[in-house]
Amino acid sequence: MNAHNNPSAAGGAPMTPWAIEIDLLEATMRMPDRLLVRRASDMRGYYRDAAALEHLIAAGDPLHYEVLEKPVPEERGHLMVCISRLQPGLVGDECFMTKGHFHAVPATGEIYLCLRGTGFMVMKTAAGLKAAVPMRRHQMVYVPPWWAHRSINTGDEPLVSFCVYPAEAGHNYGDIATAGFPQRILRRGGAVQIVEETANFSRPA
Ligand code: PAN
Ligand code: ZN
Repeated sequence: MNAHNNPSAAGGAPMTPWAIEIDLLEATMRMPDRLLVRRASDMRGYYRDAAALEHLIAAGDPLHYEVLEKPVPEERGHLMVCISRLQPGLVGDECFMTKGHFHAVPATGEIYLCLRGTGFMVMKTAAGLKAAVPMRRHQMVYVPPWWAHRSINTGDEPLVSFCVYPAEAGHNYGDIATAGFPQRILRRGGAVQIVEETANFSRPA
């Protein structure tokens, strides 16, 4: 068998081609196989105002974000596709955001095609580079290999993106959970601000 007739990395039968329906107006995937749900209580430690987050949790623990997926084998060659749907809201004056992660295989990039909403993709590298790229409908954000990434909703409607990344990439949340990102996105009186985090990006006590 050569590379042309053995497309499966595991050497088994090749995957049967498939298609799914993505509703670009509703910004949703029909009948996902996997649904990851994160609520406010899953976000402890990520926002700078811990008391405001606890208040939110006590007031009903609202939905934060969902990831709708049609998983493929986590093997080199496959492409993972998902829709990330981040709700609007504030924790204190900080906009709702995803946890953010490096890929466990860090030399893997990702495409985020924004379908709906407004926000930012904040990014950083282990070497100390940082970026905050605006997200809005029809905008595609390219997350290059080696960049940790977190999406942030600055608007009043869900921020929804269609994402594609190498299936072997995996997720590494450890560094972000302890060190965060160098920039935070705040909304005060309707005005969105990018605030540089102090010191080692760590959360305030
Ligand atoms: C996305 C993210 C999704 C949720 O599918 O996993 O937006 O964000 P967190 O994983 O940081 O909670 C992606 O970037 N995958 O690699
Ligand atoms: Zn990713």
